[in-house]
Amino acid sequence: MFFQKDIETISRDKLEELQNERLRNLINRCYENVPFYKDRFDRLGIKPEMIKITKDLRNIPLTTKEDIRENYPFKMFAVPMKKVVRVHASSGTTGKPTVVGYTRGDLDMWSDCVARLAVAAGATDEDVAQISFGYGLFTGALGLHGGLEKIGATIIPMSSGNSEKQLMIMEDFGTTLLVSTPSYAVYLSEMCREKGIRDKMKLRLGLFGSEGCTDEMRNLIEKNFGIFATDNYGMSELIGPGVSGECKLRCGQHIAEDHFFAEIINPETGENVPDGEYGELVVTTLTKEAFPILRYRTRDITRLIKEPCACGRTHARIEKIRGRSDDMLIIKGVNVFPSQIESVIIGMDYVGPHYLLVVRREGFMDTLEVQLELIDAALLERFSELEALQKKVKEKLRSVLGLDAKVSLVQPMTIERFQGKAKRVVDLRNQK
Ligand code: DLL
Repeated sequence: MFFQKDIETISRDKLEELQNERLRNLINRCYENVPFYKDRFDRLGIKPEMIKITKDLRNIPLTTKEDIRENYPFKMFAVPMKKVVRVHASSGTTGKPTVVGYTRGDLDMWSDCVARLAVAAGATDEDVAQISFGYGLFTGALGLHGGLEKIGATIIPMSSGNSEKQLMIMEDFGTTLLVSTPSYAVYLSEMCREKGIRDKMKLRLGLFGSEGCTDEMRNLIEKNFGIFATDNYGMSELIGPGVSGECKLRCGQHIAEDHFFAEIINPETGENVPDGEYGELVVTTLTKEAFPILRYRTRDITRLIKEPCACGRTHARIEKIRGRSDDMLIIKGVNVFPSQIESVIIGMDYVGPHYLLVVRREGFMDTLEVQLELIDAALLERFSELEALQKKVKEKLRSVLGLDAKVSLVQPMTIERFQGKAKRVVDLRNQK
């Protein structure tokens, strides 16, 4: 089943033609309406007419998250604010989020892209979709909401949290489709199994994304819930969910290539890698109006698969995201930067500036342990003070990260020191 069959099965030649045409229009829009791009092009002597086809994109610099941050909040928008009908944002290192905007046209394109991946996974207008992503500035909930509404599914805008209620609603409202992070789906599915209420539910499909999901994790969710689930990728800077999603064959995620042009680069050199090789995904938004972006460094590591898919879709696929090339951690779907944690710790009484973050996968849930060094070992003997300190750090971390972390206070001088770049993160999640 397709949502927009003509475009989803378009021949590669026609698709390339369409991409080139859209690219030329995009380059002009960026040059004329976004001072950031105009300055950059002028400085490098790049004229818009020099970028005619997608291959020419290699001649222009990459855009980074820092570029967006420096233009906080709206300076990279290409339309007047009165044309912007929605903003979203994602968390950032400095406490200032990365802000993205949408015109009416953008929202329409966005919901088309999400509708495509929902239909590709098997969703229909008969589905009752429980959206258990957090509603708000995060793109996940409203993104899936728009796409599923477009195909005529019944939406339950549940938001995340309150798991008992999630299960109650699932049972009482006859939810057939669950939208969430895979880690939250694992949690809910385990609860469902423990309560023995699966038989009272109609759940059949899961649309997951926003963080990586191993095959083992997906198998567990599918087994516990008795559903079929797909993996879906996107990021707020590009649109949100809808950039790519798996079809029923689950052999990579089809990119909405009529709207997003994908390249893979070597993250060290910035050069394009040969077709099929792993590297960092770089995306140009071909049609976005409010916040177009040229060659955005996603920092996500994957590879492109251009061979035709047996499902009939001709759009290239990306393989499951392998990891990130920068230090941003995604814990339970929340973006966490070590520097955010540093900002909490530095300046606090009793603890020094040395810390270590240990990320683990316990069962199928991500956990974060923050190890902090005490300035004075004597505190280790004074339990009530130690406990109060631990609680204080925990609360501060929760308010900055929106996430619960385990706080371990360790002896002075026990955390490794570095002369060069510090390695503050030990990510044990992908270790067997
Ligand atoms: O997570 C958008 C989204 C929402 C996608 C819901 C799918 C479903 P951000 O909060 O900006 O946007 O985070 C983007 O999350 O660069 C990846 O590192 C990671 N990510 C998103 N989807 C996947 C996935 C949304 N399916 C960052 N697999 C991206 C692995 C993913 N990582």
